[in-house]
Amino acid sequence: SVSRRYAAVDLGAASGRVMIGEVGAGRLELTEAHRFPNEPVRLPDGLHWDILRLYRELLAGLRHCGDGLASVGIDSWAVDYGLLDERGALLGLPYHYRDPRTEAVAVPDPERYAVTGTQHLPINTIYQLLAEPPSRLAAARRLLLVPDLLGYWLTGQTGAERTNASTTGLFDARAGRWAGSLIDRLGLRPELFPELREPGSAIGTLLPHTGLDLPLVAVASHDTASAVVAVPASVPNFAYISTGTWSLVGVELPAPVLSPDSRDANFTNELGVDNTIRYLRNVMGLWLLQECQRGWHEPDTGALLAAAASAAPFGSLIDPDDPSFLAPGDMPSRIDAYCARTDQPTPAGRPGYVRCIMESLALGHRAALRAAARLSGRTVEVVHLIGGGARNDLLCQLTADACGLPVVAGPIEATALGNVLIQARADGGPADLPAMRGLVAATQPLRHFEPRGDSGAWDKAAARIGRE
Ligand code: LFR
Repeated sequence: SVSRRYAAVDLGAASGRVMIGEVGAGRLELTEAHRFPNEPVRLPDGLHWDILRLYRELLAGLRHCGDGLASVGIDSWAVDYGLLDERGALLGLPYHYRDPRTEAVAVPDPERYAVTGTQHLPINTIYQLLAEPPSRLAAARRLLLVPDLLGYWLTGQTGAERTNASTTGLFDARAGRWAGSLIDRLGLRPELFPELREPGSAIGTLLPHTGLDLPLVAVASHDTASAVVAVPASVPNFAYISTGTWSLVGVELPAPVLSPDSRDANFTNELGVDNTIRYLRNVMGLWLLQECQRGWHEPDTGALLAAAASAAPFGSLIDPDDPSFLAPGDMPSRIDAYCARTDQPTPAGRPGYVRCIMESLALGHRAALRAAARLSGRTVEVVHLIGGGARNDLLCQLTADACGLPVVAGPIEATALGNVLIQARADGGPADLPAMRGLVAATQPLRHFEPRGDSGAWDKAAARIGRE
């Protein structure tokens, strides 16, 4: 049978890639066309994304894909944006969500949760806008989230794809549109927020100067939303952990949970495809390890994990979500400071730090999973661990142990697969989420981890960092 080729541009906080996905009856195959690092740049006014580099790499990657592509789709991390002036020119470089300028303005507002259902994190778009230099905000006519900004440069068309718009803290989770009265109340211009786009809708054709005669299709442009599309679930009672720089831990629901309990547990209601809600919590994720490795100049993750696997268990434990770990900088020293604050020994050498991070992430996964199940009333039978962390055996096994649940690991490139699948569906491919997920389950290598060991030890470990 015939298969069709799609290009998925997937930009993560640490690296970007352009993948070619081939989809046909019983066929889903991903090959890498181009991969590149995503390195933020510190300038006098703060930490920024090198957005022109990302755009250039995206174009180079697409040129590398060759002919015969049916379409292209772009996804990236959420919450960050560019501002355009009245001519459509970009007003300065987009800030990086880890820039600490939002600290002063990121004050939780309990009333807002009932409308937006957004977790309180200083990275949210709403706080970034409140911290904008007033002159830039005054000149701004349009706000475009990162995938929409790149899509504008490629096609000249502006819009706001729904799944990503839902992460801003300025979106009405129940109504599924921009939260107009909140936007008014904050004194933000309503015209900043473009018309919403549906995943699967056509954005436009790439402009002639790109040399690429291709349609751009809106996918689930929030990377986590694309990843959740590609969860190879075969039973309804599943939870997911989408791992990368962050671990996004939650369940898929038909409607948002906006209760005060949910707010206090800091759960977010982000939009998925087909009127689903991604009910989840951000756990700090492999950022903790990545930032240690940057300081150590040690790119060999495999060697670090192998050493950590034989390090002593439950030596030092941290709450991965402690706000002191959010900003870039010396991570081992911040782990030491946390341990000193909580009367624990500091980790023993690099294997000790890596063991501490893996066990602490497993505890973070466990706490978020239990809270998701409790707050949503959903029973969880199986955990799908997707994204880059699925190649990390230690993290997968410790997560199974800590949660006391089977973990199915994979696919590693869930986000790119989800991106491709939404394009394929728009082109007459798999019709709905069960069909897309069935295709992933039938074609992608998955690994199974059963919980082992002593669940009492994990209860004690969780209590040590004050989590469930
Ligand atoms: C994961 C992710 C998370 C979002 C964080 C910041 O890559 O998109 O879902 O909370 O990055 O944008």
